[in-house]
Amino acid sequence: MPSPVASMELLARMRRGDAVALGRLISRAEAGVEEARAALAEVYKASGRAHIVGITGVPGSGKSTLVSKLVQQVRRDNRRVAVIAIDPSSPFSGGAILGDRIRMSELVLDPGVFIRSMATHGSTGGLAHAALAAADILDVSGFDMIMIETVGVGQDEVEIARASHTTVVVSAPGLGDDVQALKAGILEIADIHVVSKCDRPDANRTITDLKSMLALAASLGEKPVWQVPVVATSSETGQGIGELVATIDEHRSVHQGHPLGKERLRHIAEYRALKTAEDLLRSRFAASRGTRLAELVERISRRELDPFAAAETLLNNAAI
Ligand SMILES: Nc1nc2c(ncn2[C@@H]2O[C@H](COP(=O)(O)OP(=O)(O)OP(=O)(O)O)[C@@H](O)[C@H]2O)c(=O)[nH]1
Ligand SMILES: [Mg+2]
Repeated sequence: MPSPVASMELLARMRRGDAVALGRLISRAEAGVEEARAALAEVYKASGRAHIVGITGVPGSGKSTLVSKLVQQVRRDNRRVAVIAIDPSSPFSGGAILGDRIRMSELVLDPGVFIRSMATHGSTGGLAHAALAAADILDVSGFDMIMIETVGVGQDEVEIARASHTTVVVSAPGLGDDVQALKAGILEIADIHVVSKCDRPDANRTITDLKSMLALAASLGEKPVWQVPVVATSSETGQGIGELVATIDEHRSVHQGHPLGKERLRHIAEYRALKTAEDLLRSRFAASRGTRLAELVERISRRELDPFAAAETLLNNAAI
């Protein structure tokens, strides 16, 4: 069998515009391949130009459909745009991935567009690490805007959206009476709120509820640099899509000219360092805890040993 191409070589090819090399490097980042680490370190240092946009919201709120419309809109001004869709379904069932792919398929022939699904399960290097490393790679490869679509339900997915320069939270009519974002705990992470499916007659109610919720929250604090807007969109009629892209761009330019923008970048850097450390710790622990675990389990279940003392022993013996 021929030896695999070194990741550094893939990086060099990618920089010359090779789309196959780009895809392969992302796969290595996703799998947490040790050999790729030096290439990814180089990628990170060369990145920082692209606009990373997190798009989150409860399941079925219309995120994927919206993202495909946004991609078309961004392409109109000739910007290159990539999408990383974090898919919560098992890679084996594949239903949601397939559905998203079909919706996106009209875009995949355009070399200025890159679309990739990542499954929540089976990511050994840590999901957040994989998604954000993929964003770095796409950034260095020359994509101007990178959208990361996550379902705002799990902690990891919410955090990934939060690690973006601009976070968009999508709500939709017809998914229950409550303000969904509030219920899911993602109301306050939004830089921009979207109410999607505004072609539906019940959309006004969702918009009003969301606006009054935001007005209430705003009345409690001091006047912010960025007032979180609510943009109403419809992927059916195209309403609000242009406005949303303009608002996403505006959010970036307001932050780039303000100390808050720098602070946000520091927050993202801190999140990435801590999250990666956590992932490393977990995988090193998983690799080294093995031998004594069975014996300790036996003693805990006989109540000769308490779980805390067992944990201390495991940690002391692990090579972390
Ligand atoms: N009427 C109407 N329906 C829409 C619109 N956008 C999406 N939908 C429908 O809403 C459903 C969910 O859309 P998706 O784009 O898959 O939503 P999602 O948030 O990506 O869903 P998950 O990835 O499963 O969380 C689909 O049946 C879409 O056809 C819209 O603008 N108007
Ligand atoms: Mg989706």
